Amino acid sequence: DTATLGELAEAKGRYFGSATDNPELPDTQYTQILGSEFSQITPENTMKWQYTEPSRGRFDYTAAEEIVDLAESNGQSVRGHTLVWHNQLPSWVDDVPAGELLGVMRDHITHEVDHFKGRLIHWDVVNEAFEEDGSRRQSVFQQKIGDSYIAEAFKAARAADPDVKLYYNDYNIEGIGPKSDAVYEMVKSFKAQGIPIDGVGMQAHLIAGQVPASLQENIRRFADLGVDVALTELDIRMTLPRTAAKDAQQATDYGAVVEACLVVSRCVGITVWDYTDKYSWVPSVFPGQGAALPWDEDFAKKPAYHAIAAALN
Ligand code: 9MR
Repeated sequence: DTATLGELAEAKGRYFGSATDNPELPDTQYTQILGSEFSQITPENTMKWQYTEPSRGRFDYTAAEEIVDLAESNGQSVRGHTLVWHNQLPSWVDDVPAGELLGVMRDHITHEVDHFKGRLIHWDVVNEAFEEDGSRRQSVFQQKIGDSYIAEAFKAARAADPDVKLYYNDYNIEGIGPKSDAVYEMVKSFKAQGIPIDGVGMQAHLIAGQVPASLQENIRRFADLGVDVALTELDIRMTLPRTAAKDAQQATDYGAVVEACLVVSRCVGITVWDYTDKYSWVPSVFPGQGAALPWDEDFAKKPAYHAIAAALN
C-alpha cells in the first residue's frame, strides 16, 4: 500500500494535512515527508499577529510566504492560522486605546486576508475566544470592543475575500459540553443574523484513551447548522515513555477520530499539528507527555499512522 494519507483522504473528498513551522524547513528528511504525504499545510506560527504586524501598520509576511510558497510548489492547499487571537499578539496591541481597537483589528484582518487572497482555502478568523464554562475569554478584544468583536472580525474577513472559507477555531470543543455549546449558540446566531461564517475548527489536542465519546454527534450538530467542520490541530498525547500498549491505544484513538470525520460529509478535512514527534509542541507545554504524532522523532511511522491510513481506506 503506497498511497499517501493525502491521496487516501482525497479519495474520500477530504484533505489530510500537517502544520509546519519555518525553523523545521532546513531539515530535508522532514520536508521530504511533509511535501509528499499531505495534501494540506497550516503554518503553525508565522501567520499570527506577532509575525505579520509586529508594529502598528507595519506588515511582514516573509516567514508566512515561505510556507505558502513551499505548499504551492508541492500542490498542497493551505489553511490560514490565525487572524485574531489573544496569544502571540504583539504588546503594542494591548496599548491601543479602547476606541481605536476595532479599527486596528479590522485593519489587521483586511490587510492580511487581502495579502493572501486566492492562495488559502480557509482562514481561522478568531481563535480560542471561549473559556471552558462557555463564557467569553476576557481577551483585550473582548474587554475593549465587547461581545461584537467576533462578528466584526468575520465581517471584515469576508469583505476582504469573498471566497476563502471563514472558520471559528478552538480547543476542547470536540465533545459536547459547555464550551462547545457556547460555540454552537454563537454559530447559530451568526447564521440567523447573516454574519458570514463557513466553518468550525475543532483543534483536537487530545489525550490517548480520552477521545470524547460525543465527537461524531458534535461534528454532526455543527454540520446541521450549515457550516463545515475541520479537525484543525489533531494530536493525541500520552504520558511518556511510549509503550506498545500506549501506542496501540493511541492508534485506536486516531482511527476513531478519522472515522468520526468521515461519517459527516461536512467534515472537510483533518490536519495534524505537525506530523513527527521531533517537532511537536506538546512536551514543552506538558512536561512528561508527548509522542502525540503519527511519526516518531526519527521519522518512523507509528501504529497511529497505520490506523489513520486504515480508517481513510
Ligand atoms: O504549536 C504552536 C507553538 O509552536 C507556539 O509556541 C504556541 C504559542 O502559543 O502556539 C502553538 O500552536 C497553538 C495554536 O496556534 C492554537 N491552538 C493551540 C496550539 C498549541 O498550543
